[in-house]
Amino acid sequence: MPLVWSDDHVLHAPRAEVWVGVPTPAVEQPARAAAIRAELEQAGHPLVAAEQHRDEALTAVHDRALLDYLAGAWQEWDAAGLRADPGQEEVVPYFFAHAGLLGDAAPALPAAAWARPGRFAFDTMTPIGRGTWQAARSAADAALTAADLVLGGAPAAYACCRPPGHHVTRAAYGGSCYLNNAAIAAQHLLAALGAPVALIDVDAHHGNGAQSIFGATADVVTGSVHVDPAAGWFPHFLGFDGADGAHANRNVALAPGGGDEPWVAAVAALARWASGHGPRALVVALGVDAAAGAPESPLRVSAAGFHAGGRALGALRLPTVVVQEGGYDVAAIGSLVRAALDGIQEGLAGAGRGQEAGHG
Ligand code: SP5
Ligand code: ZN
Repeated sequence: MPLVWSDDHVLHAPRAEVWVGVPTPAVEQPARAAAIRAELEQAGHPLVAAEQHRDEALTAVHDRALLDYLAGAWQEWDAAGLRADPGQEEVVPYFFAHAGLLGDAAPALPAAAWARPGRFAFDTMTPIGRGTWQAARSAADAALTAADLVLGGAPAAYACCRPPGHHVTRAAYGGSCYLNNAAIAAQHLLAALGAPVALIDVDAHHGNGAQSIFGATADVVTGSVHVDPAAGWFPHFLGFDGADGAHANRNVALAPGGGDEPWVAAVAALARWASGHGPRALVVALGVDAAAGAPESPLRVSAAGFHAGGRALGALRLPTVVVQEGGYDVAAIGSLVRAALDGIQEGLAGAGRGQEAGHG
């Protein structure tokens, strides 16, 4: 399947993510995408350049205020002299437009460059550097280009998006994400094909962004399998087992340490559930941070697990856009993505019909 790519991802190379007030080395690095590309090119997936799309594809999913802020955040930080004093190279919030602070008041856009990120960011782990906006924009363009390929008749297309996107809501960014690439692709498919579109998120963390963006309607049916936030995992405040009150949403929150069997079964269950809504297309938010070797992943899924999960998704036999999300074990990330894509292709081709997880 085509591998949609932009060189601009390298423009985002965050230095530090601030965790519990302590700057720690940022893990969402350019080497991740390079490793994926190397593995997929070797496997014969043809490279396709991401094409720039109009702003309307972004404003269909995100508030204009968020987009305007992200586009200018680094320049205003730089102009305010914050790189010299206090010596912070990247845009990092310190004060947040918390719902409990504001009550019914509409959040203002603060005057100070050091206050403005707290209007839009929900964590301190998602820094904005000089090239972050251009990279984030290129990742959204990659997802849109993959959607265009599928709309043009390709059975499936993979967008090697960096930075990732699935934690971003309509108006707030975080979780190493700036634009919700998968949601943008789903909205693009929805506009072209009509409702519903299915979006299934298999990243190790809850796909809170799509749930929030599409939660009020059944136009995009959203499912996510991830480690249980109640066991102490990001995004902590939502993603618990069940539906979080959203209209056409289902979350499967797994206990840490389960390995392939419960994870593959959950992916297959989400696929069957989404299929029941009669979707016209599928977006897969493919994080591979559920892998056994991933730093900080507790789910311990193997390459065989990603392959089997991919097969269950491919077995829906829908036009399929695959969007890269997390995955931080650079030594393994390429082979894990390759395994998932192989599985999706086999499912789409009907190889081994009747043996998909949950049917065999
Ligand atoms: C796209 C994606 O996979 N985002 C994941 C964001 C989750 N970040 C988790 C933060 C947990 C912090 N653990 C300490 C890290 C010290 N560097
Ligand atoms: Zn993740």
